[in-house]
Amino acid sequence: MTTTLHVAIDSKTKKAVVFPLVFSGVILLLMMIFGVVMLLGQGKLIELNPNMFYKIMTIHGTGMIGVSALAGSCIIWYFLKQYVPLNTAVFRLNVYLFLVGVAMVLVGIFAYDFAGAWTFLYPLPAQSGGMWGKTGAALYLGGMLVIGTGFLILLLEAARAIIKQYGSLATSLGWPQILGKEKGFGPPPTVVASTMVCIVDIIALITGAALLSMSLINVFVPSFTIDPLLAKNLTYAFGHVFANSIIYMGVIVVYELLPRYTGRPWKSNKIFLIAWNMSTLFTLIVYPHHLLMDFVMPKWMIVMGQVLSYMNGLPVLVVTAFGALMIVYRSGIKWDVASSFLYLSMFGWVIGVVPAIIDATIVINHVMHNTKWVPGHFHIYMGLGACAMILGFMYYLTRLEGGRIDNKLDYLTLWLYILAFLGLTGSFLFSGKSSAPRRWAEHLPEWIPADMVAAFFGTFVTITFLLFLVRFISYSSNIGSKINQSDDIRPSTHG
Ligand code: HEM
Ligand SMILES: [Cu+2]
Repeated sequence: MTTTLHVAIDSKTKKAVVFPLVFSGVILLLMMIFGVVMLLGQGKLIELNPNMFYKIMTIHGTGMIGVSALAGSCIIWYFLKQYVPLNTAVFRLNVYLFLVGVAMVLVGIFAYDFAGAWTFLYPLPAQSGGMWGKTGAALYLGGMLVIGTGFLILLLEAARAIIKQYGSLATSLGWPQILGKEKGFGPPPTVVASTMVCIVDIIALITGAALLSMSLINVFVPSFTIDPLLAKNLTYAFGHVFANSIIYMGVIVVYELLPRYTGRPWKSNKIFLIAWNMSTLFTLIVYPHHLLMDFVMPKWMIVMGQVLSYMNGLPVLVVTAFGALMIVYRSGIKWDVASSFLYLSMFGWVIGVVPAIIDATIVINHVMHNTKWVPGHFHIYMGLGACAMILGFMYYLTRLEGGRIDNKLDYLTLWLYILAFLGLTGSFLFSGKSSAPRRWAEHLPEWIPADMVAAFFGTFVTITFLLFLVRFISYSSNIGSKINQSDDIRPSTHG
């Protein structure tokens, strides 16, 4: 057998992902603590005044999506580097801009009281009803603009490198194979997925930058106004796509590592290519499912939002989950913590999508949309899907590149994490079913028991995550230095 678990890229690139991954891990942990604090407040277990609740909610939503995307960008960079030449300086620039942006956002929220949520829904930043001033709004919006610019530059570099290598983004999305002009398999799955992420995120980030700039002007020049419905459309065209793209960045680690663990290649066949093309288009146009309650929206957009939401991520999810099952089936794979996380992420992705599909149905959406059902679904998808991919990548890196050996505690924390996350999200869904609204600092007495249960499970999630992080950080400095590399977890019975 010729495959190896190691990824053939230079040690400079390997080293470059360490800091952003450590940083993402630390911020994820901090945001989890904030999540628990919100639940303790809603569950009346601590005294949390509403002003503080909304500040925490703003930083939790923004921070979680931001650092998951940062970790996702590490996954893209690490694996795409095998196929196209990428400039590491651009990768570093994104990390620096991210740090600057995060600092601005934190100061805007905690020193200048911005609490307008990650949606910064126009005209809220400028019209806070006295809750925060121009400085807070400007720091938050400006910080988001800096973060977005960093990601935009990073993905433009990735797109440039892909186009240089493959000729066009259509080729790297496998159009020649789909149209039957070329026989055989399309580009490697990593290239296909990266192309999709480049396309959808470059569009989303430019949309977001336009909206943030207009909002910033509006903060200082109130006579400069925009149509609020247009602004809401832009918000979700940016937010839906960017948040969704995290899982499409993360899934690259599944495409790259499961084949290495099983010794079976993951090829881009025609169905795989068609699925990625469909999800590219759908991801861009389904965002109106966030506007189903806005009766002034054109009806066709609402219908499109609903109908296509059923199919949004589905093509890629199906080919990926099915592909993962097939590649593992009777492969004689030797499981370790990293590969278990990658396998788990398929399961998290699948079960996270089910409540989302239910919610995307207009009649159900009218009842469910502003309830905790929604955080229930996306916490499954993010926590057991996207985060499991990120954790799988981290565990792989320290196992293969850092000399860490899986111990009993690693396995125990893996299982505790899964169970605790299911408990947490189960209580969110339950709250939603009992009509508890989302984004409310104060809960009625009948909603409180579920908040307490969620706070309990949330604490467990946070503790297990702390254990993962300690394991990652203690071995992270070895990554890229070619010591202690063990490559003995390939299947023993590969025929
Ligand atoms: C220990 C783990 C976590 C806990 C305890 C937690 C808790 C919470 C709570 C209580 C809310 C507010 C719900 C409400 O509207 O009443 C929330 C919202 C949210 N969470 Fe988490 N969360 C956790 C992990 C995550 C992860 C891993 C992500 C994504 C990677 C995430 C992303 C978000 C987002 C985007 C929101 C929406 C904020 C908004 O409505 O503006 N959370 N979370
Ligand atoms: Cu959406």
